[in-house]
Formats: sequence, C-alpha cells, structure tokens
Amino acid sequence: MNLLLFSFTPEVQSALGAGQPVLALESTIFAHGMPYPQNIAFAEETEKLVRSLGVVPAIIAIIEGKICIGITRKQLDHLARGANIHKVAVRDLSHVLSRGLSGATTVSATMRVAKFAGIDVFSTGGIGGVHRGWKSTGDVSQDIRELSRTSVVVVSSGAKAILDLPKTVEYLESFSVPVLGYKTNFFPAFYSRSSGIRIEVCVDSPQEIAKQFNIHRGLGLSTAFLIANPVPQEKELSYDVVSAFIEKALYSAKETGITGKKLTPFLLSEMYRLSGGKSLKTNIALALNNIHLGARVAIALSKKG
Ligand code: PSU
Ligand code: MN
Repeated sequence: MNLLLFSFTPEVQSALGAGQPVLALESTIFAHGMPYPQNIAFAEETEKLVRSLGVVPAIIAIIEGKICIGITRKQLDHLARGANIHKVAVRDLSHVLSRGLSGATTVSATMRVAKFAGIDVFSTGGIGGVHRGWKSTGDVSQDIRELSRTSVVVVSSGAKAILDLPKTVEYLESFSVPVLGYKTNFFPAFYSRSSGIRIEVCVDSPQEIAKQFNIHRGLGLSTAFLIANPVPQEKELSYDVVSAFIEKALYSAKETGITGKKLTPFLLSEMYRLSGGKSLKTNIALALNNIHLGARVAIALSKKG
C-alpha cells in the first residue's frame, strides 16, 4: 500500500492506533446528494452524533490528490460547495489522485478506503444498485460489485428508491452479500420503511450484527455485510407519494438525456424539488439513524477485539 496517498486527521489516527471504535462516513451523500448549505449542517451533525456516542467519525474524501480519512472544517466546506468536486467511485480513484484533484467518495470508494484504513463499519443513506431501465442501459452501480469483495459492515436504509429494488436485492444475493434487516423482515425502500420485498435475516441488536460479522470474517469470507435499517416511522414518506415523484424524475432524466454517474445526483435533486424539500428531511433522518446504529456496531466490534 502506498501510504503517501493517505492523510489521516490526528483524531482518526490516534483512535485507530489505540483500537478505539471508528465509523467511516462517505462524502458523496452530502457533496452530490444534498443541496448547499443544508449539506454542511448535515455533515456537521453526523460528526457530532458519532462523537456523542463515544465513536470517532471518519469522513472519507479526496482532497487535492490525497485520500483523506477524517477531514477539517475547511475541507468540508470545500466539498459541500461542490465546485470542481468529482464523484469518485472505485474506478475513479487513480485518475483523481494522479491529477491532484478533489472528489467526494461514493459507497464503493468509501468502503475500499475504510478497508485500507482498518475501519470495519461504514454508515450511509442508501446504496447504489440496479437502475430502473437497466435492461437497455446496463446501469448497475459499482456499489454492488464492491459489496461483493470488500468485507466491511455497511449500514444503510437499503438501496435508493429511484432504483429497481427487486433486481437490486437479487443482485445482492447473486454476489453472496449477506443482507440483514435491522428489526425488520422487509428490504426498506429508502424514503419508506418497506419495499414489500422479504429478506430472510432479521437482527435485533448491534451485538448480534457484530457476532455474525465476526463469524463471517473468521471463515475468510470477503463480502460486505449490508444492514438494512428502515427510516424512523415518523419521518417516512408514503411509497405512493414517492413513486409518483420518482416517475416524474425519471421522465425528466430521459427527456434531458441524463445518464451514467450524473443520474443519481440528478434524480435526488429532482426528488427534492418535487417533494418541496420533504425528501431531504427524510434522507437526513434515515442517514442519522444509520449513523447511530453504525456507531453502536463499531463499539460492539471493538469490544470483540
Ligand atoms: N445515498 C444517499 N445519497 C447519495 C448516495 C447514496 O442517500 O447521494 C450516493 C452514494 O454515494 C452512492 C451513489 O454510492 O449515490 C451511487 O451512485 P451511482 O448510482 O452512480 O453508482
Ligand atoms: Mn451508474
């Protein structure tokens, strides 16, 4: 590993050195998935929440050609404003690093960097997956591929509702990724608590997640664990309302010819516009809920040694 490519904040470095619990957080969720300046407030709140639980937050991003594990307030501001901030999935890492550019990491790149750094748990909003219309476009997120080969615990509210959820769940099975419902037997639909798709494994505590993950690793299995944690009930948006917005957002994307890596940020911003800001409130609530659970899983895993 070329350590010169990495930059740790002193807080993260000392926590990792001392074996204290650390929670990885991605930067695309706020840099490309939320409007400015609400995204700054969100990122700051995430760090505050993690610290209040006795865990060290590690926001992962690329700043001027360095992989940052933990970022400063100034770097956060730079990422949140979004000017010249690349969206960096695993395949984009070498390009962005070699040119000294800056970028926000998606689920796939954040997982990979967390693994490099020895961080076991990562909390996000929703993973990328199989896009609707995948049959003609072939658009399947790199997140799926990364979940199939990098063993970290990813705490999410399932996959974003803008996706083809049944297909995404099938892909997770094809790629041997364990999906654990947190106090649920249904795969969440991001903004809503359930997609109606059944999942087999339901867990009730961070300790149970840690126990299963330790067995998984003990067997030398290299896939990730996907924890599916539904949005809190009081913040959920009804599936019918959300579906209507998604249909409209997908139509606009088609009309304007938006595809590839621009598609997810475009659909999220359309959801924000069409819902009059409600989608953002729900997105923030579910992400904070996932961070809360992720921090508790990080503590449980650190106790296991
Ligand atoms: N979840 C959110 N908001 C986001 C994303 C996920 O609540 O913005 C981002 C994640 O970084 C995820 C990416 O990895 O969208 C997937 O993009 P794509 O579909 O292009 O692979
Ligand atoms: Mn894609």
